[in-house]
Amino acid sequence: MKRVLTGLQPSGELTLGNYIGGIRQLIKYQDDYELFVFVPDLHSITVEQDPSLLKERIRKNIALYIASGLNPKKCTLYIQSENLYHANLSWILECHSYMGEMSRMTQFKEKSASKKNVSCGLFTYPILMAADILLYDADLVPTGADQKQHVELARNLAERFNSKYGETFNIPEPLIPEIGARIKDLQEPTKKMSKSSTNEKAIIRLLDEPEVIRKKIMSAVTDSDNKIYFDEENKPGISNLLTIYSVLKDISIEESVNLFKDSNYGTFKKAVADIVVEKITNLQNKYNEIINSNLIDEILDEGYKKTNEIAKKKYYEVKEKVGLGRTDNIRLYQ
Ligand code: ATP
Ligand code: LTN
Repeated sequence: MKRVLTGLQPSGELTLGNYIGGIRQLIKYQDDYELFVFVPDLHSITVEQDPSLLKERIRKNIALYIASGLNPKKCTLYIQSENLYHANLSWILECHSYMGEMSRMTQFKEKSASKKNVSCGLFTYPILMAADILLYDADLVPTGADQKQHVELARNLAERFNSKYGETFNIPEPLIPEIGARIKDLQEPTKKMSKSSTNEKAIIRLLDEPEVIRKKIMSAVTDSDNKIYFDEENKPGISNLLTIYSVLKDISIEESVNLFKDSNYGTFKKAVADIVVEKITNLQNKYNEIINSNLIDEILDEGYKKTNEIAKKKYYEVKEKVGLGRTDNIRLYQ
């Protein structure tokens, strides 16, 4: 069975965009693949974080994954920083990466452009991501299109290492979800909805109160045309609401357009708000059952044990091939 591995950064509380474009896809994969989902908390400190908020968010995100339908019996859930081998392998891979290739990473260029103090971690971020993937010989890596270049780096590093030291890492493939499920910012509908956005009115968080969600949808930016049809270029706001409605109702965009073609924007927005509130309320009810239970710790302890065993073996193999430490020191890892 193919191994699928991915992580969603705890850089902000999860949004409807993360649910529709990220988590919902994973739920489909858990029946067909061996699925590993982790919280890449080490990645999130490449930019400044409030320590207590970060810790709270890590736990909340795990509870939200489960409340959204990730079944801990079918997939492995864990936290990146708890497994020490991620950062260790990352260092070895850093020493096999070149400044030139790293300087070409688009996300680094974008994220560093507007910042004063750019951390070295932000620059080496894609290498840690390669370590996350290669430690487990992942076959497929589901991500947004923005992460494709990082998965390509992981492939290049794996090939480079394999040709220098002999077959060690599996070569992973990116798994980019079908288009159409990219949810946009409610206030600037040409931008994607992002969990690290600073405009709270523009994003729906999975833990927003139902009344807050309603308000955000009712005040979503649209246009003055007062006709409901799908045209992402000229009617990005309405098209975004049509996408949300269709995905959550599990119907096609054409079917949604047919339902609302004679409605005004107010009626349409209310229908969108109703379905979003219905789905999110269900999710929040499950979340509330989980968040204060022992279940999360039990699941994460299991995830840690399982992934630590796999990572340990791979790290030891890598370390031996590179010539680090003493010969035959595997007993230290037992
Ligand atoms: P950040 O603001 O920290 O960049 P983000 O909200 O943009 O975060 P990512 O952490 O980059 O999200 O992505 C996590 C997952 O959620 C990925 O699978 C990505 O494809 C998906 N995702 C993120 N934003 C959206 C969106 N607006 N629509 C659909 N899918 C999304
Ligand atoms: N960079 C990714 C999160 C991430 C990841 C990974 C995804 C960190 N390590 C390994 C897949 C595999 C993001 O920002 N979405």
